[in-house]
Amino acid sequence: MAQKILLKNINVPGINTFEVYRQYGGYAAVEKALKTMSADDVVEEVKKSGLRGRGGAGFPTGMKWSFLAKPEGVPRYLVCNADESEPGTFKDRYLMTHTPHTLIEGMIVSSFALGANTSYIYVRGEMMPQIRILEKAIAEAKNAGFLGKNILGTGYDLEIYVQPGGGAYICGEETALLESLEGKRGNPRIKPPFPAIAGLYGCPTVVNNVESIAAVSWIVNNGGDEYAKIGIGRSTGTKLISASGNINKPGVYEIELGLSVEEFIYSDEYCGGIANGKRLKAVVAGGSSVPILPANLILKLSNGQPRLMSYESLAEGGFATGTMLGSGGFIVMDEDACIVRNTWNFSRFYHHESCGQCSPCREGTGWMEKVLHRIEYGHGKMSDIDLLVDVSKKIEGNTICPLGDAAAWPVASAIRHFRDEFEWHVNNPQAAMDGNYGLANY
Ligand code: L3W
Ligand code: SF4
Repeated sequence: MAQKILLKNINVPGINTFEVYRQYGGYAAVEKALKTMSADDVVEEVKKSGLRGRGGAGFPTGMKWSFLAKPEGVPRYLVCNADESEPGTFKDRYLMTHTPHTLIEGMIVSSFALGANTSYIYVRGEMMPQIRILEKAIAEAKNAGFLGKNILGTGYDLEIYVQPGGGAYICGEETALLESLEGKRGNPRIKPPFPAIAGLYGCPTVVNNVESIAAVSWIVNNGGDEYAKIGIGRSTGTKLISASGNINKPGVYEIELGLSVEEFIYSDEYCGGIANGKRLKAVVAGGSSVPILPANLILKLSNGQPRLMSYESLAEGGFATGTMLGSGGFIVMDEDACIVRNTWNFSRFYHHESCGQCSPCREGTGWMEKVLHRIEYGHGKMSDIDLLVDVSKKIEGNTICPLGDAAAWPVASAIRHFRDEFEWHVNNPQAAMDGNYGLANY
């Protein structure tokens, strides 16, 4: 059985309450950090752990913390990004629902490490049940002396506030999130400056994903070196994977990084294989923002070795034959899935969610959606396929925030790996309209 860190006690009845969480060793990291460690000691352990940001970019958490500016007399903030809206990604919601104190404990220890006395959890606005769950957990922790003034008599003060999100995917981009938290429209800011220098209200701010913050308590309890022993290479620790699509056991799984993709898809401990005895066709491994890969490339590297669930192995081969771990939203498609339809669906999402600030994203996402729609519905031309590639290239790298790239990559990769299916749609318009997805090609 693989090592579990975040979901270890997930099935314990009542683990969502302070009392039971505490009985199972909860809040020991707060006691240890506040009573026996300095803030810098905690940062050092997180650096040693090799923990990387779990929201999608995989930036080293300890390094981000050490970039935090500390001007005299200026407040610093920790902001937890719980605006989970990436298609295929539902692991933060799962964690907050079932073990909210894991996040609150991580927030306290992380806020202490950063010298923050006010911290925020920005939760996707649609997640009202989770907002209430977190507010209850905060009240319980405060009642027990783990939040508020002079926590555990150590002289450290901290308040945590839960902020409902603005109802847009773009508010999960860290600078849009900060704008929204300040009460403005969630438009991304140009970086630099990074939030670590000028973040919330212009003050130094660390923005971390739910899962990253939740991992910090274990690191404090067991040491960064122990965490770094789990996983593989620079992909240390465990990762929550949201598994969905045509599999027997969709759900949220905690894996040790380095597990083979094949084992993740086919073993009964995880996805349990492809549903209804079908064959695997394609996987989007890191939420809808990363390149799609066909079965042969997601299972094996070009040298024939198994591809692993790690930042490096999933990216092996660059975008020609690889993809990204991203947020760990693992979407599995079987032999009957229509790649054109799925790509159009992703494009609709990005067009709808583009904030409209930069023209390549605002216009380009609309173009891609329209062109994909006409190919899917039997009105496409052969030249439309290269037009899509051209538009995706004009968006990639030319926008303020990563949403532009996120919209371009799925389209470009779908054509790179499944061009025959796009051509089939153009050549067989009536069959495409009838929903016959060209299975003969497979
Ligand atoms: C200080 C520097 N800080 C970088 C910080 C930066 C940020 C982090 C990573 O995008 C990805 C995106 C989505 N000084 C710094 C520095 N930082 N250099 O490091 O930064 P960056 O720009 O690489 O990425 P990002 O803007 O955080 C996130 C992808 O994730 N994604 C989407 C996920 C969506 C969810 C959700 O719905 N909750 O997770 C999926 O793959 O496309 O590429 O903090 O400030 N010199
Ligand atoms: Fe807005 Fe898209 Fe530009 Fe991001 S890339 S700032 S979402 S228009």
